[in-house]
Amino acid sequence: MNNYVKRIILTFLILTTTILLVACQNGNGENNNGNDKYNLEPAPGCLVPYLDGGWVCTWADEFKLDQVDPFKWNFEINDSGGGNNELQYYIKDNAIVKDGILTITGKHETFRTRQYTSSRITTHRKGDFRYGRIQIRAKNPVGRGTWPAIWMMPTRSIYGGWPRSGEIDIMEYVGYDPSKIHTTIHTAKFNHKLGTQIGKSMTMNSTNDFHVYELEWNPGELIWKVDGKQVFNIVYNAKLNDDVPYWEAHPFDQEFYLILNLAIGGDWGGAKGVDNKAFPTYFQIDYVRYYQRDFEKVDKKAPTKVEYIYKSRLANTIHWDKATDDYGVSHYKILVDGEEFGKANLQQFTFKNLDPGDYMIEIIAVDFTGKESEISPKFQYKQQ
Ligand SMILES: [Ca+2]
Ligand SMILES: [Ca+2]
Repeated sequence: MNNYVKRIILTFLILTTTILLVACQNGNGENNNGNDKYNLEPAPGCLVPYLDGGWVCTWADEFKLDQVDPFKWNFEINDSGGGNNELQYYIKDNAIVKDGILTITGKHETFRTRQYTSSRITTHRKGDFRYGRIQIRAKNPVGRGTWPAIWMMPTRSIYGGWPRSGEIDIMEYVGYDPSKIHTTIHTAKFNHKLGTQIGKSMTMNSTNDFHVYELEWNPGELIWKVDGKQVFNIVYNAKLNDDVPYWEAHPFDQEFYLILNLAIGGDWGGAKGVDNKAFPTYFQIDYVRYYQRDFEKVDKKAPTKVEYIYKSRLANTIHWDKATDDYGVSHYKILVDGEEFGKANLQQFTFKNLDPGDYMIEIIAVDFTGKESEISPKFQYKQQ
């Protein structure tokens, strides 16, 4: 082979490789939305690695070590009262792992500034979750003045400080009202400071035995389950909430981390005082398991098309009816005069950086495998 032919072949090979690489990158770029992952592998040690429906356990703590796993949990050590005038000093010593169980002990003892000690641990930046199912098997403590919680806070708070970036309470309990548990969300529009928080209280005995508390979290939807049975759900409704940007009503499209704590006293837990004879008292957790859906394995159909688009009460904003899909809509593409203009996680979009004037808007729904709906009917839109 002469040098000229070699050079042509080499040039051809380099070109082909470059085209292939670019094509692969484009494919990944379109399929990957946020932290969604594909071809999921179960987390090491998760005792139930798969659930029906394509769910894979990608983060878990079965509490098999002889200490709180420092690769999974952070301790929050403080006497700051959790923003609720709670009475405990959170320290490390009160969280013990033994025989497969994490026990957080509330104690009546003097420690520096406080008369009670307890522990509070979080998965912040060690387990950050967006969509999926999180299951926690736990047993509540007994005693007036106890206030244990299994809850989630935003990893990055991109919509602002509490409650603007949201809070999800998977399970709360106050010891003076031991026949109930509570599930709640707090957002800018719906929070307890305004008296508008959304939640549900359920009658059940949560202190006699362990129960599985679960949050199933899909785009625009939160479902709470106890022992596998749905007890409550919240669906974001773009039509009802078009007086605010979607994140003020439902900021649950970002990563959240898990918090386990046992508060003593405080505005709610201490509303009927604290019974010092109740201590020590124990909040026990058998496991935490987080499941993500392996969409590539189960999702077969593209979303239905968006049929109706509306002008919102908010300036320069539209909303639309939710598309449906066999396994869920990841996001929507917004087209302006036939060109892709932006992306929305929920069914609302505010046009910024668009000159005043008339435009033709169309929307495409995209599922978690990147399959796209047909294009919606055209919507005539005027930017102010
Ligand atoms: Ca366990
Ligand atoms: Ca689908």
